[in-house]
Amino acid sequence: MNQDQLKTLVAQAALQYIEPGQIVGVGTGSTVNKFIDALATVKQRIRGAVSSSEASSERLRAHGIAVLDANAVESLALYVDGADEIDPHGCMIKGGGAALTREKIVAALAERFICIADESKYVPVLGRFALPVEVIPMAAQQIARRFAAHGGVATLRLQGGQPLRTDNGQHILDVTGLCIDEPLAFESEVNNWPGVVCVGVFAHQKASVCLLGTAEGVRTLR
Ligand code: ABF
Repeated sequence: MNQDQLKTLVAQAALQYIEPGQIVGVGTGSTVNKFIDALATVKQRIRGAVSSSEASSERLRAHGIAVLDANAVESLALYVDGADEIDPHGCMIKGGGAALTREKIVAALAERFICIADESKYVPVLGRFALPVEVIPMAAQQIARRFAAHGGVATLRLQGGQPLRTDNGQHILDVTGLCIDEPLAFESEVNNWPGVVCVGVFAHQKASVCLLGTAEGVRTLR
């Protein structure tokens, strides 16, 4: 099976966690796009979705699935999203799609985070994938210097030659050269730096379940 087929496999496997009448937290990315398409096949059974990006909201609506504002919901039973990396403890790097802040907000509303990923995302220690960090533009350089003190190299993400603007109007730094062997402590530290909107380490909001697409089928990690 190729990577695309593995993504389809885990996206469909995530449907088993959905119960009638639920509002489903929905993430962002190519694996989640497949989940949204799968969700459309059971849309009569759910009340709607809370989404982590404009792109996912648009796709949900195109399928006729109601998109609710996060402020209208007190809690969600589950949040389904992909990852750029996931370690054996369920901690993740996310934000390759620039939607990390909203992803963390929706994940924080949910009782369970169901991560859907192909096996290329599974790593022993986080840090091979450049860590995305959403920042207030005027703080970008001082945050880059703080990462340098940790051995990291921060690069401003561009789109069409210009700094990328997130759905929240902020910038993204991508940080290479990190070895994140204590994700919880690292996430807390970076969260305290002035100007950081959101760091793409998801340790406080780690996955409860990971559905990993492998050549042998779906592997469930808890
Ligand atoms: C989102 O989509 C992100 O946090 C992560 O960056 C990305 C994974 O994308 P894909 O499913 O396209 O590999 O979940």
